[in-house]
Amino acid sequence: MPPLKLTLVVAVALIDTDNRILLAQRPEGKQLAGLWEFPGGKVEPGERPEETLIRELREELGIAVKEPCLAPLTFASFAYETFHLLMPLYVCRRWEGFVQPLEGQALAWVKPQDLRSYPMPPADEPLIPFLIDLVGP
Ligand code: 9L3
Ligand code: MG
Repeated sequence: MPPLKLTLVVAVALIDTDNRILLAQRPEGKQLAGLWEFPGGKVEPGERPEETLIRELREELGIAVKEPCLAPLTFASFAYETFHLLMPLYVCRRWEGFVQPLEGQALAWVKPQDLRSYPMPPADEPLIPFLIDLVGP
């Protein structure tokens, strides 16, 4: 088998003042459509991962995040059929503006203990226990 190309994607757990975590549903037409994920996206050439997240959060959710408000928590490492995904997960409790579904995606604020009821991409699922450890159930 040829080696799988390593793809770097960054994701974030936005946590509100009630300790709920934001999930976004992947839109129709995209790969993994309908599954609920931690928001984020591919790191583009020349970007630092933190810059990617700040850009994605502005484009997809209309919020402004400052780099010091992004704290690394853990990462996902998952072999898809055609590439290997490496995905750092940041947590963020502080942002400016209101979260809006700017790309028509459904959004849900979810208690950590309820994250398991949302069908997720396989890469995202193993991240749940880290969030329960961090914020409690
Ligand atoms: N992905 C998985 N979980 C996530 C994110 C943000 C992304 N929480 C996967 C889905 C795609 C790839 O990473 O296979 C690139 O994401 P996108 O650019 O299609 O959103
Ligand atoms: Mg994205």
